[in-house]
Amino acid sequence: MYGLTEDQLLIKNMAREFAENEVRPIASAIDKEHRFPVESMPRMAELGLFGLTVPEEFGGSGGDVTSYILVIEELARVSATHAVILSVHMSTCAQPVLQFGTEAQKNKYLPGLACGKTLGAFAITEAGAGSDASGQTTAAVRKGDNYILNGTKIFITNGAYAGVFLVMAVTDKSKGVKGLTTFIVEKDFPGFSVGQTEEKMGICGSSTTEIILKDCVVPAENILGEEGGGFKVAMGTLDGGRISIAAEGVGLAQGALEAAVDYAKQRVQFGRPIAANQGIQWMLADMALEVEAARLLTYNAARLKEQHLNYSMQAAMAKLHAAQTAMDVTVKAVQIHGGIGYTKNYPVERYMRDAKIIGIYEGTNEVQRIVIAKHLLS
Ligand code: COS
Repeated sequence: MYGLTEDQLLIKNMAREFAENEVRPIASAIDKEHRFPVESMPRMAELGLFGLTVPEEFGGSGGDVTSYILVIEELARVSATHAVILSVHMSTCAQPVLQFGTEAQKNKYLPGLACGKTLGAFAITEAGAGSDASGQTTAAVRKGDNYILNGTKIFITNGAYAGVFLVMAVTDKSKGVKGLTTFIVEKDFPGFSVGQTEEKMGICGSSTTEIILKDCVVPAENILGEEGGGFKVAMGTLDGGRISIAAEGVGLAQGALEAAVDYAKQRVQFGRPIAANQGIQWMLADMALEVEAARLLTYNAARLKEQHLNYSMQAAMAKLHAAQTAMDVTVKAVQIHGGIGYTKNYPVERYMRDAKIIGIYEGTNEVQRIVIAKHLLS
């Protein structure tokens, strides 16, 4: 199906089995308790998920982008929290280190990230720099062989559990976006601390925190890419991350669709299952159509990335469509469940809350439209 190779299908099935057997039993509890699923981390490491697209020479399993996207989709079908933990680690930390890092940086950081010993995170967002990612105020000043970083990052996924962070800071204010630089920052560097944890509407098992850099000492050799090249590193990183977040949207929409189909077949009203009503059938048909379209856009973007072709616009399209689909499908899934769907007795209300973030993080729906329009008009 979808022209997937045997290897890709094997990985998809492995991820499905893990999600069904080990994630589903805790998915609701971690949401209710707002608890990071620490117990899943060693298992995900054992299955090689943290190093899926990292080449074998750096301790990964050398899988392709599509395989990774399939894993994200399968995790999100059961728990969007699990999907985003892996997505941020892989797409916005391990992958950019692989893409932009020096040999020394790759040798130093990738093995730990790939085996799951170290979780990765990405820190560009600030109170005044959300959609306008160039509006950074975190400052990095050179001092001998180090840079001294000062500033506060917010909404950092994996914040309290990550060991390595990619942090964007201003190295030369006079140069605008060309004065921004990305650094690899370890949680044990002097002056690094984790600030407050956000209480969120959805993906409640994921850790979302502030990162505080107070005279944080970062070796100059930890610049990722070039000094002044930080914005391009961040935008390139987000291009890849957006495919993964699209897959998260597809997966969670698929989960909600399946829940709605099951419920429609078993719920009897007026003497017959509600699935016998054409009104419900048409709703389900539209939901399935949207999920399929979002999935195809997502796989297409993944394949373009895999083939080293331009994929920035296709990633934005996939994410935008997946975000709209995730929202629409989960709202309809709750509607099909009726009153019980609004309670925590069934998972659809969680899917609906989780869906909202797909259209916000790693670029809002509006930012994706900006990216698409820039490509059309360039
Ligand atoms: N890859 C590489 N370089 C890119 C790029 C990409 N995808 N997109 C832009 N650039 C480069 C541009 O080529 C330009 O460099 P040159 O002047 O050398 O050509 C530079 O970056 C500035 O580009 P642009 O003028 O398009 O930047 P803007 O400030 O207008 O920002 C948006 C564009 C809004 C698209 C960008 O800020 C963005 O993606 N914002 C959302 C940030 C986000 O997703 N935040 C969530 C954080 S993670 S939860």
